[in-house]
Amino acid sequence: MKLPGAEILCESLTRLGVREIFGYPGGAILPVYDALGKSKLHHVLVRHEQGATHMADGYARASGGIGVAMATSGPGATNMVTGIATAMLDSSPVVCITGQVSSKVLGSDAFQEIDITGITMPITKHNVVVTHAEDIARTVREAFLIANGGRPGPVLVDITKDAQQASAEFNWEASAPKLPPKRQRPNHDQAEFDRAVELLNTAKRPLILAGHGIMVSGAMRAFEQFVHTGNYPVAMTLLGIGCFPANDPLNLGMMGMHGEAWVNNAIQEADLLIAVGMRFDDRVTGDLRTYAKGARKIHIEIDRAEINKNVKVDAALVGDAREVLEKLMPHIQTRDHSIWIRHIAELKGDSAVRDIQTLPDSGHLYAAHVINDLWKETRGEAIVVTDVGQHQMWEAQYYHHNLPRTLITSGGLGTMGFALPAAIGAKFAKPDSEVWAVVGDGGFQMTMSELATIVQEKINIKIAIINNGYLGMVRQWQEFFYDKRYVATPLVAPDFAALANAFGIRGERITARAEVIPTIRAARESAETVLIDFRVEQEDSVYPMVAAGASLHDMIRRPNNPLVETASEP
Ligand SMILES: Cc1ncc(C[n+]2csc(CCOP(=O)(O)OP(=O)(O)O)c2C)c(N)n1
Repeated sequence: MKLPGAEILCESLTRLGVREIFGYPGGAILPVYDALGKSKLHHVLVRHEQGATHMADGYARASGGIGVAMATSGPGATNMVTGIATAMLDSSPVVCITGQVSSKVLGSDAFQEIDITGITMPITKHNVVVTHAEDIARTVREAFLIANGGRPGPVLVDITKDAQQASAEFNWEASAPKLPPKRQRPNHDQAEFDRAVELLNTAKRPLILAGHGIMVSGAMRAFEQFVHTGNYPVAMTLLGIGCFPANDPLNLGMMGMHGEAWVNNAIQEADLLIAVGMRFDDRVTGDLRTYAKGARKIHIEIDRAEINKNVKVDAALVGDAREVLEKLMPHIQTRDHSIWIRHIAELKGDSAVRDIQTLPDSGHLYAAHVINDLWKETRGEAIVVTDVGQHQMWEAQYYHHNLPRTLITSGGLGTMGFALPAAIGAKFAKPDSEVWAVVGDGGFQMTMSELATIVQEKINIKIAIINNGYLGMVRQWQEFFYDKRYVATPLVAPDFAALANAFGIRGERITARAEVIPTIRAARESAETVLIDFRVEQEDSVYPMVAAGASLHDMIRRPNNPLVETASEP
């Protein structure tokens, strides 16, 4: 059967299980849009191509599948760059399809010609230009395999306009991927495996560092068994949150720059770190020269390039987290680590009060209150998509996730503007789930045009703006490290509730703690999108904090914790 390239693309995407495409049209991709109109694929018209990539990313992270974004050549493609980099740094499987000028004018600086494969080379797992209609089906199938295989990541397929228009034979069987055979390298030798087992069975103060890879490999059940068999306390990376239930007594909470003090101290005191599906990012290690000096280290990781990259380890088990954990399980001895676990509980006793629920209303509205109330009201079961900044860290501290894929956040790149579009993508992936975008007043202003997408698509998400009138996290750094010289961080914003109304969305403004729960309840009961502008304390900071490059145990604590102080108020 002969079909135009554009139709081959749509047919291939359909056969690959795609339902939604997040995109924005333009001249160089118009043949594909024409074919989309004839297909069963649902196209979500975004308001900016960055939004399309974050939606595809949010879709991928919420579903465990692949998200698809589409744009035209030139500015359409370059607008995708931030979203592609975001997906790359967080290993999210996104396939981006861009239109390209006709192959006859490639290289002539034609109108809206840009070398998008050149630009995205370092931020894609793979990218490719397609100039012939007959190559489209195979290339797209390969893109899907690569995006979700091994360590996932974004793939970009740039299709010239003439390839979209030309007709070619469409034969699904004949277009099977032709990827080079995987180099067969043993993941680890027996001696390495035995060394890991020996370390696991002899450690007195073991601690697991649980990362995103556990979720990506679907290793949650194997991981839970592993943890309970070995009685290992677990510290979470930001992206690992959700892969192990927050309410499990062995879950200590988040590590790193804004991790819990007791977690960071426990890492520094451990005699064995078992890193699973994490990459020792500088935000979790602090100064490498002083990082966990007394600990032996085991690294379970699918990407060989991560081994010994930041932290030298004693045993590296390269492979899929689930497979490695399942292979280890029969060798793990159940050990009594109660002295060590009790010691960590004592470290916790010293730390800032986290149980803010019992505190009386002090008249202040703290972001932590809002997020903790949101957690309570949703019983921790909502999908929360955060933006980047203080509210992101408070979410990680005060919303306790028991379920995988319920915290979606830009960890590696730290992309402001991520939350609103990624929440839209997550809602498409999980239409029956409750989805909350938790976003700062700064980040929200970066991609708030996507409110129109919500209205056009008639979707129901909830938006909580944690509005402190500042680019809060940067203000915090200025407070701590630049003598409170608040240059370029005080931030004027529109009246967000009125703005929502202008889009046809219900908007609320909250200034007092007593209003938080009733407003969250009313928003949850609504069948439509609701935006809530929470006017929170302006100069609050996230504690504890390990300054960039400082030692992990060297934490800045809250000088006088208002959350604690309020407890003693009459
Ligand atoms: C695209 C982008 N630009 C700049 C930054 C640097 N940055 C990190 S946090 C932050 C402030 C965020 O402010 P806001 O969105 O109001 O959230 P808050 O920290 O107040 O919760 C900035 C500017 C970033 N992460 N991303």
